[in-house]
Amino acid sequence: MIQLTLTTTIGFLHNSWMNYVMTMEYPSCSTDSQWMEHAFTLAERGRGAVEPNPVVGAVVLDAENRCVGEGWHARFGGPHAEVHALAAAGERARGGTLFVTLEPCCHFGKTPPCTEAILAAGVRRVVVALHDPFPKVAGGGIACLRAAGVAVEVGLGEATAQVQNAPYRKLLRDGRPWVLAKWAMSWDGKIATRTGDSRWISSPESRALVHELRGRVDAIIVGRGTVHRDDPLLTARPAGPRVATRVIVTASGLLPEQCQLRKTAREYPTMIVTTAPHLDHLSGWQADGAEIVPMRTDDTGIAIAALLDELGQRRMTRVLLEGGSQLLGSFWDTNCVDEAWIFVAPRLIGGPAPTPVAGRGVERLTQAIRFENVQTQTIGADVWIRGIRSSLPPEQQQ
Ligand code: AOF
Ligand code: ZN
Repeated sequence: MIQLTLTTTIGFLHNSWMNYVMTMEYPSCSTDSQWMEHAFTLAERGRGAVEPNPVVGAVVLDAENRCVGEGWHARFGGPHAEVHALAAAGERARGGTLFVTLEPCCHFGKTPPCTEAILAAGVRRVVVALHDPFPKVAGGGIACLRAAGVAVEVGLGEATAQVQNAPYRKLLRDGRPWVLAKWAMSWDGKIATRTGDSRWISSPESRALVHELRGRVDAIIVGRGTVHRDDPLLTARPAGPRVATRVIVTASGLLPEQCQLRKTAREYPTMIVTTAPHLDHLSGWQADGAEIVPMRTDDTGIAIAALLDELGQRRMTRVLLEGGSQLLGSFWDTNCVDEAWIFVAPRLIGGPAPTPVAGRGVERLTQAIRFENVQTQTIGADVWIRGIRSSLPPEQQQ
């Protein structure tokens, strides 16, 4: 009897302590939009670890609208966001609400359908930000929950959800990865001095952020000129959740015989994209561990569209374009840049020094494609600017 009372008391104390910890751990928001915002933040934790899957976040509220569980899709092949969040909530999910950034799946993939877990948990209401375009889901998850009597609301935070999973959506839609172009430049828009000195334009804080990004993308792409000029290693330091393939684009097949990329071609995946007549130039690289991939050309050099098709076939979801200006120009001229990250450093270089994007360019300002979703932030001494290329034709952009 005493034993039982003691156990019950300890159980009670344990439960209240757990509740205390839980209230400390989970945020308290007052609106549906704030809960969805929190789910978007959770989803980001999977970036770089889940691709080619989408990043997804989920929050569970109990019947009194207190947060009792949260989760995110944390690794490719692992449980989905809803499953983690519902497991954390346990019985407290019954009669509650689930916020999820993407339509719950209704198919058996590497894991069982999330719709089954939601129905088993007894959730009364599900708020979804975005339809899942994956053909095996595509509205089926929402229909399944509604058919079982769950109140499903779709579209809260849809614009944010579209941007958050733009790479996933692009790979599904076009079979090509999302291209993020990044450069650092001085206040007068130069990426090096007139003698080619480029180390370093941006601050250590900006460079650390780029390493963080490198550890979450499928490929890092550079042109031949960058290999000659900078002798880059193109790895993430420290390593992130993903090891990017280093892609070197050289239509002429010319590359230095000695360089860091070649020395490390067995340690980090290295792919050289060239044209069929120049494959022979690269036999030494191949012997040292690089993969040589022939590609067709167009009037800009290597056909960028064909390169992106190749990377998409490998199910690469997001790739980082690090330059130089010739390659960036080719990507830009062929409308193949989706997003740009620019670090503007408070230095003035002057003179006939290179700018970030060469290529053909446009003749008139009305033809210049604009960026949307523009965000700016200071980082170290620099300003970090991000934006997504408008999908509208120039005449419809404001
Ligand atoms: C969800 N919640 O957190 C995610 C979903 O390969 P699998 O089995 O992991 O399934 C991948 C597909 O599941 C992916 O293409 C997308 O349709 C969906 N991802 N769905 O309900 C999640 N990550
Ligand atoms: Zn699922």
